[in-house]
Amino acid sequence: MTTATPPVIHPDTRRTSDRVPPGQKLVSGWPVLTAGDTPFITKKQWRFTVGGLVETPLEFTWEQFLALPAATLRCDLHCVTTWSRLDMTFRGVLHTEILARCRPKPAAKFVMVLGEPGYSTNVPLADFARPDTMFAYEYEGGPMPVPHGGPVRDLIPHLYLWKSAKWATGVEFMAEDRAGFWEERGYHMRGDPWKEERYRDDPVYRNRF
Ligand SMILES: Nc1nc2c(c(=O)[nH]1)N[C@H]1C(S)=C(S)[C@@H](COP(=O)(O)O)O[C@H]1N2
Ligand SMILES: [Mo]
Repeated sequence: MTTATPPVIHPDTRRTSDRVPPGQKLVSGWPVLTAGDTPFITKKQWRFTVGGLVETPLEFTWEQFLALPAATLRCDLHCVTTWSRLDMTFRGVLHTEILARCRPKPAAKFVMVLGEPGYSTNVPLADFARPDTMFAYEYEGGPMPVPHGGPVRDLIPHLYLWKSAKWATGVEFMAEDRAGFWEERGYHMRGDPWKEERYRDDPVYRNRF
């Protein structure tokens, strides 16, 4: 039997206009943005690994992952390509559940979230550890659609959406920040939509966009 945790729902009662970060436009659909091909991963093949600077490295099969306490998250998504979508409902495993089981070492300050095929994105541990972040396997009551990262995708909704790895396969805890897939190509190391942290402002990247 699995222990039920209270759903984490964050109904946002602010006016719609106060929920749209600067430079963003509301959309009603959910655009798909993928660099490269969409991987099709069966639940049998699927594995999720947690490693790097942790006391207890973890590996989950699909059944083991589903047996973890689940929560519901209602959130807004903000993509650096300027679309935002409000009030989306997901279900999955909160990052806090993973953190409680792997126990990051004190030296861990950043994570690299990994996704197929060869995707990665770096996030400060403080952002990854927020209670409103999760590895999600359901969207609006159904399985996570494959183009959106099913079977399991990451969700860090308070940062731009490229920080949310689709087809998530694991997370690595690190002492130092290291650039992931898009960050190597000039996207911001943190990516806060409210500060419009879209691109790195180091001189080598400044003129690329
Ligand atoms: N594995 C993987 N994850 C990924 C991407 C990708 O190409 N591969 N694209 C990122 C980018 S740039 C964005 S904007 C969002 C898009 O998510 P969506 O297609 O569900 O809207 O996924 C992010 N996660
Ligand atoms: Mo993106």
